[in-house]
Amino acid sequence: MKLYWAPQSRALRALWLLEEIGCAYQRVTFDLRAGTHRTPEFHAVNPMEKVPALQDGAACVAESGAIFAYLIEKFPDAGLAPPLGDPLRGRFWQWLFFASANIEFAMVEARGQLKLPEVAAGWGSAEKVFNVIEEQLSTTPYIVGEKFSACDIMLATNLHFAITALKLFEPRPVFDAYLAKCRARPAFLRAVAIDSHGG
Ligand SMILES: N[C@@H](CCC(=O)N[C@@H](CS)C(=O)NCC(=O)O)C(=O)O
Repeated sequence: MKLYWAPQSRALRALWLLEEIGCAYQRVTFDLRAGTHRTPEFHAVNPMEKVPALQDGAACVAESGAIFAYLIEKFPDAGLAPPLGDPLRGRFWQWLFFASANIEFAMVEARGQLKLPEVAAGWGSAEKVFNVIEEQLSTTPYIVGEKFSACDIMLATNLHFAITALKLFEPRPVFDAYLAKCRARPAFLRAVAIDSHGG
């Protein structure tokens, strides 16, 4: 399995997920500024020419959420999603899609580049998105309940970029405590070590 990725990018979440799963994978590293990803070979893997993207034999999958769904299905024993038949499975998919459907737009809104009436905006408003996340994390230790899941990887990396790296939102104590818990995971520390030395 090959992960196409680049340091300090959204690919961190796929890297972290693969480290949590503990499966064998190979990294293909791009330099996005230098444009090393703009090749016909990578275009065939992801026509958007964006990372992360995954190649698993003849299968190619791009879009972070889709990569997560693919890996969760391939490695059910990794314990990173509620099992089939568990009622929490519904909430699991909800929070996974929440990231690309709502958080991404909330971040664009916070940068002042997007404003729609709340009733027409699919994500409501940036304030609402972050309030809803805070409400859930004030109720359960992890976003899908009592147990860490792949949705926490998606959410923690989003909160990290939105609050810590890009400073688009004010820190909130609930997010700080949640991020500290997620960042203490050995798989996260391995992913960050790979990310920071660029390999
Ligand atoms: N919707 C994609 C977004 C991925 C994305 O925007 N990746 C950026 C890096 S953070 C990228 O590859 N940019 C390179 C480019 O567009 O040339 C996902 O969630 O996976």
